[in-house]
Amino acid sequence: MRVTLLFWLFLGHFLSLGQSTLMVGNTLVNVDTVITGLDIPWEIIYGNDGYIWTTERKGIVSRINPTTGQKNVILDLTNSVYQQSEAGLLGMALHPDFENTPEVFLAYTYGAFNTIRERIVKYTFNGNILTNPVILIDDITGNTTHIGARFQFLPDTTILVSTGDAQNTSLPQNLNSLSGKILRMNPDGTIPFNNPNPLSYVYTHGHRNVQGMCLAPNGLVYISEHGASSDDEFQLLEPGRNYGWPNVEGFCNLPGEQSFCATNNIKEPLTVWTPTIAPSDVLWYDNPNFPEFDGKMLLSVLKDKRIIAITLSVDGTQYLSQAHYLNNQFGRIRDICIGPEKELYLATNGESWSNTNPNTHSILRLKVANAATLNGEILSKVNLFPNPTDGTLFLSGFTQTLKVEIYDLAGRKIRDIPQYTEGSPIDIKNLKSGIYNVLCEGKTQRFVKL
Ligand SMILES: [Ca+2]
Repeated sequence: MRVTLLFWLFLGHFLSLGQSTLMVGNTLVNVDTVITGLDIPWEIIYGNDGYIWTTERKGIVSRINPTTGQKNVILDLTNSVYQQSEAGLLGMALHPDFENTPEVFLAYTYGAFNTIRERIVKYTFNGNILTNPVILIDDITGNTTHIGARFQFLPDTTILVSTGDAQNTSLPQNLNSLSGKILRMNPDGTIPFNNPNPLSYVYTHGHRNVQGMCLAPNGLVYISEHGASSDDEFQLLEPGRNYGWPNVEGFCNLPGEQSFCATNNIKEPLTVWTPTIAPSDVLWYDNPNFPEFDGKMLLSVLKDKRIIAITLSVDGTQYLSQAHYLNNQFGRIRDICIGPEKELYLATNGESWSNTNPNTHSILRLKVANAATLNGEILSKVNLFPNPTDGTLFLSGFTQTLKVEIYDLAGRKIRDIPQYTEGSPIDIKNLKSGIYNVLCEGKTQRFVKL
């Protein structure tokens, strides 16, 4: 009996650390553990340097090698950070031009005069560690929960950061408080001249606790927000708008809410979840080899322990539907980032909000399995070139003749080549400009016709 138990414990340990596969909808995905033994990894970012930049809530910033799993601590703030409950070192952002401007932005809580405050600070990466801290915004009212702290850079190199209501419901509607807001600043900490109020960091207000924020390729910013006992929200961000809390929860559907909404420039959510699910990261994903996630907005979910894939309208302004994946597979999922081959990394946060098993959390990698085989040989990659193209397309990377099909984005087949030989030209001069899918050996790739 004991031997059997040990066997299963060992097997479970092996499976948790080794590579395995699982089906996400109809897509076969390889799963492996990049690193384990972390303590509440809150933010993970796949840097242009090929490392996964990670914050742990207790106050650690590290660069993790995604191949070896080696973790190099580049900043230890455990003596500066106030870490209790949900508070601690939370969000992080890297400057968009990191090669020339190696700046790292952090949001964390600290103690001052027996109160909990929140700070936005910028460090410089010197190639080894983070140095030269510059406090950008200080003394924001904080608490043990409801702290926000998710960053997003905008194309004009201004930076958004969320703050929570700090358990004080009078703050989100008070434009003189920086709590319960999304703030916008320049990377040097100054207020952008074109903020809704050029004298204020406040970009939007009426927030309870925004923990997900994403600039999508369509130029729109989406956020996720924690409701109280109802109405977790998925929202479209518009500058100067009021997101309602605490006067409005979810949609403007109750009589008291409707009168408030009519006079307070309220932006209603795109969709809500009741009872609450605790959504965290929001991320746009694009990968035609992963149809369940392709062209979707992904949400990592803490309490309900899953990934939600949201389908939006073509113009991005309407919620259409959602699908749930990885249900209870990996515990609470805090954050997501994407690697150069469109592989997904998930930061897991254990099974309980109260972190009953610290230092057991992981970064997992999910990568579409290459199921296509040819004469028993794995067909690793079919290359399309040139891409974009002005009229002739070539495929390479194989020796046999292949069946090749070209589809437009509406799914209409516009070319069918039953016997394609490597390197032969495909004339597409008569196609309209736009994006097309090429299906070959069960894999889809995209090209752009100029
Ligand atoms: Ca409501």
